[in-house]
Amino acid sequence: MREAVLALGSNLGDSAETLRGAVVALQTVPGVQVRAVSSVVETDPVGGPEQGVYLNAVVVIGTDLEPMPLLAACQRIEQDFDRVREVRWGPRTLDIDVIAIDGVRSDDPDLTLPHPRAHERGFVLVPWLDADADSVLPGHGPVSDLLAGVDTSGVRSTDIVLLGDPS
Ligand code: A4P
Ligand code: MG
Repeated sequence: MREAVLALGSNLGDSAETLRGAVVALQTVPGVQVRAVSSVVETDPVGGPEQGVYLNAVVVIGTDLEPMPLLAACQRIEQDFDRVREVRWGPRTLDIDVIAIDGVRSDDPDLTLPHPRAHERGFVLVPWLDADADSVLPGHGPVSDLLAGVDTSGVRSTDIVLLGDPS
């Protein structure tokens, strides 16, 4: 199994419920094992049109899916939550980005790995560090180091819990 890192975002509808549902959906994907779920952060929108704040979270998985089938599984879950793609970087009920897959590099525009903008995004790095304190973004370095150079003023913690008592 390879480790992979997924970034979840939502700023339309009941975002906490949507993120919760997305984690449950990921747990049911054959070949995917959810290993860690970050706490949820509320984040000011980056780029795109004027839009509401996001809830963002990061999920670390183990997977024996190949990269494209993993992306397809994420996109299916997005569709299950009625994701409408209208404006690039615009508001969405659910966005699942593949941030990195252990040992995989790709320039394919359909699946660029590691995610080309992850290293500069507080809304990815803050929850990622929370899910995995030792995380490293391939080609960029330890997430804790990257965070030192990123503006995280638009990233706020919440007490939203995505998973029930794991025991
Ligand atoms: N694609 C290529 N590489 C990947 C990858 N590593 N993971 C392709 C996922 N998809 C990847 O994505 C567009 C295309 O990217 C897909 O066809 C896929 O094959 P999309 O999800 O349809 O559209 P998008 O998300 O609007 O575009 P994009 O470029 O992925 O945007 P980003 O970079 O994901 O930014 N602000 C806050 N605070 N929180 C957010 O979560 N998200 C965005 C979206 C902007 N601002 C935000 C947030
Ligand atoms: Mg996306």
